[in-house]
Amino acid sequence: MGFFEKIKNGLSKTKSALGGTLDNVLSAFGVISDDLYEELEEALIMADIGVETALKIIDRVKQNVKEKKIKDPAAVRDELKSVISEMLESRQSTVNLNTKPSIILLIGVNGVGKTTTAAKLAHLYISRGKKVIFGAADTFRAAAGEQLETWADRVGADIIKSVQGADPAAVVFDTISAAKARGADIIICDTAGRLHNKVNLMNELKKIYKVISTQMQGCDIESLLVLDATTGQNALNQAREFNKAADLTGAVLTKLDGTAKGGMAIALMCEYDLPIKFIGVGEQMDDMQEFSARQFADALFD
Ligand SMILES: Nc1nc2c(ncn2[C@@H]2O[C@H](COP(=O)(O)OP(=O)(O)O)[C@@H](O)[C@H]2O)c(=O)[nH]1
Ligand SMILES: [Mg+2]
Repeated sequence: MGFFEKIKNGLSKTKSALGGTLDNVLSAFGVISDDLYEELEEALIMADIGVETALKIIDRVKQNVKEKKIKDPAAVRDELKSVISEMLESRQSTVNLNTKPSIILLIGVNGVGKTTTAAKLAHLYISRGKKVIFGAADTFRAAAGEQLETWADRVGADIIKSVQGADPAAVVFDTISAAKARGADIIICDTAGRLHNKVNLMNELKKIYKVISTQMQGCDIESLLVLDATTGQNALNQAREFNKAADLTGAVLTKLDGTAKGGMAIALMCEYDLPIKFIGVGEQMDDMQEFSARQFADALFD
């Protein structure tokens, strides 16, 4: 199965929840009216797209309908798709990992899929001929380092790990040194599921940033917040909190397979100013790709 098919499959629940409602609304109206727009707006909000974003989408659709002199409610569907696609595209941001070495730091709360994301990203870049080294900076649990080590063997990545309870910033430091010595292209650092309301954990993160900014001067840095799409509004709250405390370059949205809450991706991009850089659509190592706004909109509407 190609990746686009996987995205389509993954988004099928979101698509039937959102698309089904939109189609019902559109077929229930004989003419385009304010009531129609109100119901469309409600359908978007129900699909986890976010109130502010839903309002923006509807405003633009109204404008397009007016300019193009559209009369048929059914034709509004295409306008919705193109407005959403354009809004996502205008906020799309490319992945910057061009220097040797460059670094990906994965942060986020427990269970969102950070370690799996580390493995998938390693697999993605190794398949493109890059040399990848993991930094097992989740030193909170012994099992976390072991989980990453297992993945390192499977995907063919190097790994630097330490003992349980070790200073995560020190692990990051050691990983960067090893990457330079071994000529690695991409460093991927896994971290512990730090809670955004815990001051000490945020301080730990600051220490890691400090190590990265001094040891990786002039290098490309992707500091990515990993979010679980199935948690919808909760993930958006995490985005808001982490965005305040951490120096993020984007987000990874995991578990898009089998959730009806995929609309939160649109809220994330448009309301939280956090570009999605990668999406995960399954538990296997090849279930991750760079985010494409166009592809996402196509999978959602076609
Ligand atoms: N269905 C699905 N499961 C995922 C995805 N990404 C991660 N998982 C699962 O989510 C669980 C937690 O993942 P893990 O990487 O250990 O999360 P961490 O605590 O943030 O490191 C594991 O069972 C993973 O297999 C995904 O894209 N889709
Ligand atoms: Mg983990």
